[in-house]
Amino acid sequence: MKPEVDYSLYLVTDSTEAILGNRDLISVVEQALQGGVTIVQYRDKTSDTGVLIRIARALHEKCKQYSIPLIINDRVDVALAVGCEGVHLGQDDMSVTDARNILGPSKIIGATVSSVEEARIAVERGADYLGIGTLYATNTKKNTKDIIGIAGTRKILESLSHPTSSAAAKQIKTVCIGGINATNIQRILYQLHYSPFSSPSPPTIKPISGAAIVSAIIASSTPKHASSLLRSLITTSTTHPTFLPSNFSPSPSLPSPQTLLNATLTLHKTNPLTHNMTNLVVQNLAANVALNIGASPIMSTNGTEARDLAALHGALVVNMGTSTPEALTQYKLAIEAYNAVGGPVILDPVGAGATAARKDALRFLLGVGYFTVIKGNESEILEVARASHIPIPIPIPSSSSTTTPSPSSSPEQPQPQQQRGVDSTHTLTHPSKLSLVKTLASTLRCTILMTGPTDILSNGTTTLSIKNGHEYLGRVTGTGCTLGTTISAYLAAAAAASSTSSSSSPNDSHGPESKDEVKNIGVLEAALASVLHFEIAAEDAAASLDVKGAGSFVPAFLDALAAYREGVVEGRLGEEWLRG
Ligand code: 3NM
Ligand code: MG
Repeated sequence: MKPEVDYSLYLVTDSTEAILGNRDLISVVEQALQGGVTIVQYRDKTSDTGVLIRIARALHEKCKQYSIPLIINDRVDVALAVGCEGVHLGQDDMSVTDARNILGPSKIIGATVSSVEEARIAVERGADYLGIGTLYATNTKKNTKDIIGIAGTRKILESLSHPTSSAAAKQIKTVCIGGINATNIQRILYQLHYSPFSSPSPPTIKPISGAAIVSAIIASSTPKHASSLLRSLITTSTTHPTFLPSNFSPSPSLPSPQTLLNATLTLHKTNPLTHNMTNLVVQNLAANVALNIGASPIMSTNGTEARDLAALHGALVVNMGTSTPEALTQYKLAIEAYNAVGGPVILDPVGAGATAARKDALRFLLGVGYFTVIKGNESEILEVARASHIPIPIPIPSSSSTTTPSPSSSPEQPQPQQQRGVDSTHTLTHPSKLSLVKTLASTLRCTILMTGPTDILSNGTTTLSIKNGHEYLGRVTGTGCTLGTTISAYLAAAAAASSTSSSSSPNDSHGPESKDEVKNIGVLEAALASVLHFEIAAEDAAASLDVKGAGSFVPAFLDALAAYREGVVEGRLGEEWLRG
């Protein structure tokens, strides 16, 4: 019988100058063992066989002292010579079948897989675990076959737990690999359902068994500390990952009017901080919108301030409208600071598909941290879906388009339409939009808002259409960006209320009726309440007698945002908003 192996923190070694430097591998691995790695793979693509065996033997001695299994990359002969616990095989190495015949049933055999098909074959041939990658691009291994991201990894996990899959597929262990470190490990494990807590609904995918890591441990100057930090991040991700706001828990059903009312009451009571890292065009309007909805704005693009600001229980808006390379560095610092304390973070991928630089910026940001809400128009959300490796629905040919689609283009993956500026091109049917937004939300395990004449909001479980708003919003630059600011204020208020509701004074008569109702303002409810506040205020402003066009609309809109009161949604909801 093979002993039960803990795959949760899987160390893969690297002996290269770039990663190990001139340090001694045995000593670095020993420090990692002290820090709490749960399994070790000796991976050395260049040393001679004699050297491999000598080092493997020394590593095996150390691992045995900590009762940790040692696996050898590629070299079945080396594993046999030192008598360690198993081997790990890449797609170009010996087949799992041949290795099993040589090593027998008691040794651990792992296989690298990048696709559903490779996973199916490795399972069929009797692998014990799968190394699924490459998750994110990494300097450690340049010649990786495919960057599959969270979506590609989930697709493999989904296939393993599919009702028609074999018992072996359902039982096999899995680790993800590529670009994992202390800043992203909790978010990655959350998106791959490592933790047994699985709201909004039981996962349809097999939860990942662990994370495989090279440079975040081996290249660290303090491998023991790096390992123990990663280990504690893995442990806490089974209860409540740090980056999740306290009110993350998504509602299982449609938000009630009472919850929406409470969300606005809570906003007015809290006067939350909204920290905007936004583009040059909307700085002023966004700050005015924040003030008039009852929030406190700070417009700071300096990432080094973010840690102090994150401590004030506000929310962060990252608006990619002016994302220079320098700005991206600042966004990263800020996202990490808010994720570290569970502060809500809103991503507004402005013009994400317009240029190569923006596409890269979006991919960079999606790898940096967790976004509580991602909000954008149709083109922008489509680009987020592409960056997340999610299949894109077939667009309806735009009637104004003068180009005919090339007959050779695949119907499954249509060529992305070139986005011009930050305008949105409407190409998808409503049902396709609903399904895209829902799939994206459940894949990234966050809340997605696709804005348009009908807005679509989903947390992966509940999907809503919202028909409120006014066409003037489309004729004033930056209104979409200021919706991001509005969402951030509602999220910050709801998160603050839920984290203090257990300690709030019982005879406080001004707040929402009960603590439970405050707790019910989840991310979806807060986002919906903010969209309604914003769009109903736009309707009110447009209806004002003084408003003659987009110019006079702006001041009336600020007034209407300030005049908006809780409860006003009664009778004002666009007819479709509940239908999803
Ligand atoms: N295999 P780091 S990626 C060894 O995709 C290895 O199969 C990969 O290194 C695969 O943790 C990789 O430093 C390197 O990003 C991972
Ligand atoms: Mg190999």
